[in-house]
Amino acid sequence: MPATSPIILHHFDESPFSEKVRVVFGLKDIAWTSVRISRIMPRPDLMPMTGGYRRTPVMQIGADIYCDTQCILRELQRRFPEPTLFPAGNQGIAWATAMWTDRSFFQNTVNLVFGSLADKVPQEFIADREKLRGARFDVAAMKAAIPQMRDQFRAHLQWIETQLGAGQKWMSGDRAGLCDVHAYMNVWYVRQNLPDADGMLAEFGSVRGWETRMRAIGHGHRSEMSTSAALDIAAAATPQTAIMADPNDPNGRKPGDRVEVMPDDYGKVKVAGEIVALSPQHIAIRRHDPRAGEVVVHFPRAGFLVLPA
Ligand SMILES: N[C@@H](CCC(=O)N[C@@H](CS)C(=O)NCC(=O)O)C(=O)O
Repeated sequence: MPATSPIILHHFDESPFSEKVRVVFGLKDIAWTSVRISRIMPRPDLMPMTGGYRRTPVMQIGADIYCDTQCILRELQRRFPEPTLFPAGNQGIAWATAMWTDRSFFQNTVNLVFGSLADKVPQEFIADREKLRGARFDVAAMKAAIPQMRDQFRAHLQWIETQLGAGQKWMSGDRAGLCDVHAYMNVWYVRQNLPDADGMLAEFGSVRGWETRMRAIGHGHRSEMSTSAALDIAAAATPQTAIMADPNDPNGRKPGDRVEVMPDDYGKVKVAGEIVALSPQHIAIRRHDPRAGEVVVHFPRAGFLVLPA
């Protein structure tokens, strides 16, 4: 595929994880193509590309498909190194921050949002998210837990406030970086959904200023494409991922092995394929689909299971 393959983000506007990627498009001033997918399954034009991975967002560049924001942001940093996501260094801790913001902080935020929306959450959305979680999506229980969720949300916010300190503009130092992007997702999500977000943020003056600066970063240069046009692009393209072995792979896995990959927390759909590339933070597998043709699907390692097929 020529180097001109567009950077396509399969997302929906309300998705907080997608907001992370959109903000990175803003930080790096990237021109990208938005493919708006449905908030609930089915997603008939996307599944042929991901092989069943059903979380949002997914990035597509030609016939290379990147799942999970860890993997998407790593690839964006690789392709667009400047301006960097690490203005003050601290790369390890910046990547690891996702394990805080995407898991405990996000679970707390999501319970707060859906507990507050409670009766307004449509039944088909609840049914979809129960399938995603493999557990009940109990909005009444979330509503009952709001006082606890507010306490915990406040604790997370206070960490951001502390990190910003007196007069520091960004969590990463004097320029915005990956830590800011990760943490902002949760504040953005609450702001989008809760009328009393102002009250929740009132005591955190530095967070409020930071939130305003984060919003001003924008989303880069966005244009729209249909789901079917994106699938046509994958079908016409050839994956560009080079074969890469990992001599230190703890399980002796190597390119050519057949495996199944899935998240370890929710949306546990196994995606089967043949390993193309491996590293401590990344696994890429080749698959063939009648509609998408040959694709290479990329996943992170932290938070994912790799099983022999
Ligand atoms: N660890 C994933 C989490 C993504 C995630 O949970 N996204 C939500 C939407 S914001 C989701 O997938 N919801 C179910 C769906 O869209 O089908 C990531 O970083 O991309």
